[in-house]
Amino acid sequence: MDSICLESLILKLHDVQAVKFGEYKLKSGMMTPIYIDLRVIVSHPSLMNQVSTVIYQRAKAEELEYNSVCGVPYTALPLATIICSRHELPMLIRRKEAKDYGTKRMVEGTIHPGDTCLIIEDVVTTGSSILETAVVLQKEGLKVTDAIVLMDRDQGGIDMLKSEGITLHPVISMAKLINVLLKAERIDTDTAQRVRKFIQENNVFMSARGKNGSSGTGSPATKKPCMKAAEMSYGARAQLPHTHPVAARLLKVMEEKKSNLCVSADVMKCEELLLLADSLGPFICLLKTHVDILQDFTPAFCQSLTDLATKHNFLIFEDRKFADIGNTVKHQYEGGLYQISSWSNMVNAHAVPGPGVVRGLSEVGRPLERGCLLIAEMSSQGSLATGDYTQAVVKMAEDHSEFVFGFICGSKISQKPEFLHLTPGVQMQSGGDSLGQQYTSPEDVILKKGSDVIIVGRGILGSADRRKAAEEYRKSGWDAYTKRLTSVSR
Ligand code: 5BU
Repeated sequence: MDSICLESLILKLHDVQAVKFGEYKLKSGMMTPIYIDLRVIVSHPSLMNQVSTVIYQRAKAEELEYNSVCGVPYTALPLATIICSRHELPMLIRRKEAKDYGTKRMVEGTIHPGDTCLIIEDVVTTGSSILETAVVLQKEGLKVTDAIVLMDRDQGGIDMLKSEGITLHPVISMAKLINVLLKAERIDTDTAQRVRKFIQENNVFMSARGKNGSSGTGSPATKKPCMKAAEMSYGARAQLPHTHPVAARLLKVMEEKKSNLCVSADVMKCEELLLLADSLGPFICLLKTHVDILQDFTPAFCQSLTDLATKHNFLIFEDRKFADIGNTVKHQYEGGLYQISSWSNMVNAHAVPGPGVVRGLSEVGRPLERGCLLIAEMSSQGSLATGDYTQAVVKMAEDHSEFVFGFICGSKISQKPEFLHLTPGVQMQSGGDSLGQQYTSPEDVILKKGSDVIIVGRGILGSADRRKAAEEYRKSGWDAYTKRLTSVSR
């Protein structure tokens, strides 16, 4: 595509107000200096043709090979139609909702499993819409390797899709858009600077494997978040083909109960723990235990606890922190007094022993449909789980994703939306205890650090009204999540 043609296209898009500058309020309340909405172009047929041409030419220039084309609903649908009609290419239509009658198909058109489908989109921010469409197509047996987008907001979509095996080819980058409009004196230098700053500060995908590494979960002042905001809803992540069944269950519960709160039930008596589970059950998605601190443990306790988990629809996480050779952890997980694998949906493990620890746990846990979290960072002061160690844990998790579905960590450390991030060391007020625990607020953990679940113990247990405190933490965690979801969506 020669640049003259792109320049005139950008100016036309500005003419029809598909690109606007000013102060626009997003759902989150956040202000944005640029607003891109290409829905308007359906009223401008020559522009529709031009946009379709540049998208098709981009696919040609990249020498992409594909058997069919699918536009992300709705704006890209007519664009895909024009391209397919003009070049006599088979098109597929993705339904947003399955029909409640007839065939209940999610994709219309003739599907040949094994074929490659090219996705077309108008604007990309996080890449989540393309990913959702890709997942639906993949479920039908199609391959999705590439997507073409007219405009990329440079906010992390390319990297997010790359991590899911999809190469995104933008026709117009944000930098190009701003430069052309500035040159044509459609905007002034101040506006250009404001937009550039906004884009830079709202990139949802700063390098998680980058130079800043990780410095433990409890050093908010020194640590840059790896991923700020954005991405898919918990519910959408539950649907992804690579999401582990335990993660999918937890994500669904989170969405249903509007809760990303895990209570750490660190009490010493079984009865108190059961009373706690019953009274806090409605507010939580997950209950975390340290079964070995109970003074009066009996196997009957486990049955009562799992009954309460069913009653209130939460999952159970035994915070056992396995850290031995595979053969030993296998017995620790399955046997002994506690028989953890029989009642806990998930456990966690240190990566120190190497992958054998995961393989040992997996031999016991997989047949029971359990899952595991790896401890990538810790909330305690001076933790050695930082930097390269943390990155090695991410790699270990990715290599064992049939059993590992996430991390204990201080912030988002993996770009893969199927992995969950759970963060302990959470209280409303930052600070710590006398033994090295460090606290970050729910808002900071979810919104700034991009984690998924807050783990709260004494912040709730130490309160005179535990139910009231649990509801406050639930609300705070959930509000931060909804803010994160909407802050970069268009
Ligand atoms: P607190 O009362 O909210 O400080 O309790 C935190 C809980 O999370 C407690 O059970 C710890 O054992 C657990 N935890 C943690 O605090 N930090 C970590 O890095 C890991 C677990 Br791993």
